[in-house]
Amino acid sequence: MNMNHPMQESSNMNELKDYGWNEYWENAFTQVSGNSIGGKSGSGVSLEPARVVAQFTNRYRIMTDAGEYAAEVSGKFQFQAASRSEFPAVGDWVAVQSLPGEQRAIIHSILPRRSAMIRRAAGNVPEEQVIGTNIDTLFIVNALNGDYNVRKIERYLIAAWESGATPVVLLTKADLCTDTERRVAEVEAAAPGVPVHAVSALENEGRESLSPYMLQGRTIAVTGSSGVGKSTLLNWLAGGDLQRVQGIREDDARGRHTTTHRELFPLPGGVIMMDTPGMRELQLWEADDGWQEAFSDIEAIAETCRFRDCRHQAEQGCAVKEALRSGALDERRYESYKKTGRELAHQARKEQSVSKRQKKSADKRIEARTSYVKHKLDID
Ligand SMILES: Nc1nc2c(ncn2[C@@H]2O[C@H](COP(=O)(O)OP(=O)(O)OP(=O)(O)O)[C@@H](O)[C@H]2O)c(=O)[nH]1
Ligand SMILES: [Mg+2]
Ligand SMILES: [Zn+2]
Repeated sequence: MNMNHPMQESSNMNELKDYGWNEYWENAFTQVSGNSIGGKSGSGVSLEPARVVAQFTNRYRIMTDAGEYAAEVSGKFQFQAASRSEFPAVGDWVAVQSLPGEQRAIIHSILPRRSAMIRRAAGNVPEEQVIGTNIDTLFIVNALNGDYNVRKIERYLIAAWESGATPVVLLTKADLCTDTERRVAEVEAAAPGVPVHAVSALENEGRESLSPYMLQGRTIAVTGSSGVGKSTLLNWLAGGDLQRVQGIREDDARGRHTTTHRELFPLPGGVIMMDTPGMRELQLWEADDGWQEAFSDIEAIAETCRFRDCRHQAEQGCAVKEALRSGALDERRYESYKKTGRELAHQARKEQSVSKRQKKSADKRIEARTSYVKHKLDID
C-alpha cells in the first residue's frame, strides 16, 4: 500500500461528506469498483469515488477526497456509451483514477443513479439530455411577476415526478406581488401533493418555510426559466455570494442567461444545492408515469367515469365532463393534461420510428456481414 496516497485515509472522507458522501454511496462504490476505496479494479487501476460538481461539454470538474480535479471519461467509457445520457452529469457519483500530480482524473464508471432529471434535447433527432442526477428535492422556481405561469409549472412537475426527485414549487419575488395567497392556492390546485411556498430573497421572507428541505447531506436542484431568481435564491440560502446574478437593469432582459452551466454548491448546514441555467422551454422526454402523477387529480376523477374506456367526449356518465361542468376541474388544467399527453404520445412515436430506422440499418449491416462471411466460407 502506498501510504502517501491521499485516498488511503478512507475513514476520513471529509471533503466528500460535504458533497453528500455516505454509507449508501460507499456500498455502491464498492459494488462498481469491485473493491474498497483505494483498492484496485479488475484491470489493476486504483479507483476512488468522486462527485461531478460541474460539466462543460466533455470536461468535468469533480470533487475527490483530495480536493477538486478536472476530469474526462476514459476511452473505454466513451466507446461503450450508447447515448449522451450515459455520460456523467452534474450530481453523478463516479469511480475515478486520479493523477494527483496533475490535479486530473479519468472517470471509469458512474455509480447507479438514484434520480435523474431528463428533458428532450433541442434539435430534430429525439435525444434525451440529463439535467442533473441524484437530486433528492427539486425546487421548481417561478417568479411572481411576468414569469408566473401555472402551465409551465405543470410541465416541470411531469419531468420532476418522472425523475425520482421530490418536487417543491417556489414562487419567488413575492415582494412584487399583491395577491400572493391567491396565486399560491392556484398553484396548489395544479400541483396535487406538492408543497408550494412563496418567498422573497430581496425582503428575506419565507426562509423558514424552506428549512424542512435544508437537510445535511441532501441534494437540492433549482430549476426554472432565466431570471426567476434561482442564483439569488442560492446566495440567499447560502448566506453569501456564491453565484453571479443578473444586474437590476437586466431584470426584464428576456433570454439573457446569467448562469451558463450547472454546478453543485455545498451550503453551510450541509445541504448541497445545484444551480442550473434558465431553460427557455422544458421539452418533455418519456414521462408517462410522471404525467399520471402530475395529473393524479384528473386520473382519479376519470376512474369514476361509468365506462372504463371513457374518452371523456360524448359518453354517458362521464365524471370528467361533469367535473368540468361543475367547475371542480379547471378547464385550462384539463386542456394542459390533454396537450402534454398528446405531446408525450407524439414523441414516443417519433422515438419509435427512429429506433426502427436504426434497427433497419443495423439489420442491413448484419445482413451484409453474414453474406460476406458466407461468401468467404463458400456456404449457403
Ligand atoms: N424583487 C425581487 N427581485 C429578485 C428577487 N430574487 C431575485 N431577484 C432579481 O431577479 C433577477 C434575476 O435573478 P437571478 O438570480 O440572476 O436569476 P436566475 O434564475 O439565476 O437567472 P439565470 O441564471 O439566467 O437562469 C436579479 O436582478 C435579481 O436581483 C426577489 O426576491 N425580489
Ligand atoms: Mg442564475
Ligand atoms: Zn369520462
